[in-house]
Amino acid sequence: MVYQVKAQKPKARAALLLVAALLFAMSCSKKDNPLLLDTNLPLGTGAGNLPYVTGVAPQNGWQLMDDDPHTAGIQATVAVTFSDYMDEASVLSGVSVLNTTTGEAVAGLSISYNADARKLFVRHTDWTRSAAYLLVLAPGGAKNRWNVPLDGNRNGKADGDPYDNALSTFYTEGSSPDSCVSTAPPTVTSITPDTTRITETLPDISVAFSAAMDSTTLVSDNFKLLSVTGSSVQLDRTWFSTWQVGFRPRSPLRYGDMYTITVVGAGVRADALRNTPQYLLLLDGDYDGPDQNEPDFKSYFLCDTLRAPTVSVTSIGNGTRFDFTELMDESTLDAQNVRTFDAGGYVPGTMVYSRNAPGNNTRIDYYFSRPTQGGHRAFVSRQVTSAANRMLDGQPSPNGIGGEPWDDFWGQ
Ligand SMILES: [Ca+2]
Ligand SMILES: [Ca+2]
Ligand SMILES: [Ca+2]
Ligand SMILES: [Ca+2]
Repeated sequence: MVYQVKAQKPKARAALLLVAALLFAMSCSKKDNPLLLDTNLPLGTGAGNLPYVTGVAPQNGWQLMDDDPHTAGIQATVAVTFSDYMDEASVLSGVSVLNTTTGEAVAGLSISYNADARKLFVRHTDWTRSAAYLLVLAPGGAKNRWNVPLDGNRNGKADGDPYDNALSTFYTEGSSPDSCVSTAPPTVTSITPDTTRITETLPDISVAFSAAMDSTTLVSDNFKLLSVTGSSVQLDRTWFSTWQVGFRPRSPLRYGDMYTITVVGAGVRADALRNTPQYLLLLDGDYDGPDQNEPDFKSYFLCDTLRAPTVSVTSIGNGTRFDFTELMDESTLDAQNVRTFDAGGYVPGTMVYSRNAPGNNTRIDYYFSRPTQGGHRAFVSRQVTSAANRMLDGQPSPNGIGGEPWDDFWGQ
């Protein structure tokens, strides 16, 4: 602010100086008042935090309401709130609105940013009726005051344009939510069989998606079945719908083998509304929003008639009882692989093996060699195997596959 004081009379000059002093005092008291946020400091734990959009009004997919009924046409403002204090010039430069019903960019927007409220306002005094819109905030434009770009897809990483565009849709009277384009890429919502053991050698394999898919891309070229040995099994498509597809192996699977199902991200595509951003048609293979190097989606299962052993523990006098669901290879049940701990650490013990568990399976009565204190924790390594040579499935909710990295058993 510049004050022209030279040509003023002494009285007017004194008044102006008083105003200037008051303004200065007000700016000081604003900073000194602990109830007012200091907008010169970043929110969160550090300036490196990526800013993001915390809310849009109207919400994604909702109607933009006319706020001036006395004037013909639709006058309305879209308000965007940020998590952090943004650089005003950059925010204003990154805003665009697409009329996705016509495919045309909306011209004549009046855009403003309220720094203290961390809010962006996008106003038009004549929104077209019967149209759906896509608001786009580009991270290349929208940066916070510490030059950190917008995290539009909220995955905590800077993914750049267009992947980190913050997107929101709305529609005007005469249109509907169904006309709003998707603002997220498709994901796999379920796959069968999924990280489990099956006994069929010609299983039905089905994959379901979060969005309607282009059925011409739901073909066997984009779905790979590989055995653990690396050999590929041809899949034949048995059925498909808008959201799902089913396959069956052309040749029988082998018992004892693990199989990986891969959905080729570069192959399958969403069947989206016209004017949906193209990068949102590709599969989000790792569930962290769209990014440039999207991995293929992968899942696996085991084809086997033999069950992986699981174990449970109970307390006995001065010891712990381990009951396995299978007959075990006792040579693997050594003092390395079967242990008990208490508040003082490892509790050595004497192991007594028997086949008295239900189903004539292996039981170990583990008698402590020293007095114990507090509760016990029992441990069985995933390296232990059944007599049929299947590794332990020791995770809290066993999935039928033994020997996975999380299959060490820990019990109370
Ligand atoms: Ca109006
Ligand atoms: Ca991101
Ligand atoms: Ca991703
Ligand atoms: Ca497991």
